[in-house]
Amino acid sequence: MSLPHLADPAGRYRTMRLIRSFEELALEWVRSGLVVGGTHPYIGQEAVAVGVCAALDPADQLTSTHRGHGHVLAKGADPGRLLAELLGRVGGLNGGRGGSMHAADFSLGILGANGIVGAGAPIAVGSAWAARRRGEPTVVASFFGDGALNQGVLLEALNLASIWRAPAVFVCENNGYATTLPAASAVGGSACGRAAAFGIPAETVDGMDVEAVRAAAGRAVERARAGGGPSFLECLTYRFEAHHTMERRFRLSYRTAEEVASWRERDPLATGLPTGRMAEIDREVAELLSAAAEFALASAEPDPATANDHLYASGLRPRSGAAL
Ligand SMILES: Cc1ncc(C[n+]2csc(CCOP(=O)(O)OP(=O)(O)O)c2C)c(N)n1
Repeated sequence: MSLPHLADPAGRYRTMRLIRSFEELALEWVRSGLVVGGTHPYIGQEAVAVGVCAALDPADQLTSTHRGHGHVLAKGADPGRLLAELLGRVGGLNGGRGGSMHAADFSLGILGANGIVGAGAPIAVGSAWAARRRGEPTVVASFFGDGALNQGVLLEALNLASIWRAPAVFVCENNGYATTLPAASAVGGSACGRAAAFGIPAETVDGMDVEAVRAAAGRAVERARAGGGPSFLECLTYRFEAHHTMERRFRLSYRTAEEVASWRERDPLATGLPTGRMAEIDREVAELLSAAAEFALASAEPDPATANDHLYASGLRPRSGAAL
């Protein structure tokens, strides 16, 4: 059974709108100082998270990136708890300990956003392999950017996924830049070529079109579920905002205004749903988000006495005599 909230075009639009509005609110909260440390906005890339998650079942899993809010919300995380996580409050998805870049919800198969570029891929392969060994039908989607294509750990993960026939779907969100470095000047060969080298089927898809992403992801998930092993999707997309909310301070100019404007014209939220229906959904999302914000703002700051909690997995104890 696919994720119920992404089962039809209206649900996919609603979730993209939720991600967009969530990100706009997060930007506001960063600028007003409510969120400390900034965030990496996902605005512009919504069709990738939603398209891929629309091909997943509730029990399937994902690993995410430093730009993770979209993936986490698309899989079904509670927006109020994610906002509380950004604020570092106890009501957060992870009790306020993970923050924007390390939000996780294992109950929904969200194995974690990740501040280390490329680091989600081996986690995804390990989890996919474990599921296969246990005879479970779980598929794991692993999101990463074009910047991760040159990380050794990603290549190792592709190799292991291939030889183990792990039910993993590698999703490269090629937004054209790793921070300010254009992919064109950093990626030797091609994204799909990385996968082909390990015998993994790969395809490039329009990452601004949620239905195209969903169709391609559907083929990959079906293949993984049927025991056919991993697949690789390169989704061509664009981030409309800065790499990070601190970027504007540095007055970086690595993209022309024309380039940003031309991608904005291909906004993934222009789905073709009737305008009235979209307006109705927009109102629903605005209400949902305002309740989410209220929940997050009302959530308490953690007690400083608990600062050392959650440092170790429960049940793990240092060997007697070993220094911590
Ligand atoms: C291993 C590692 N190297 C460098 C960084 C610093 N860093 C954070 S985001 C980023 C760019 C990542 O680009 P990409 O993978 O294309 O993702 P995007 O930001 O475009 O979504 C870099 C270099 C990091 N977090 N981890």
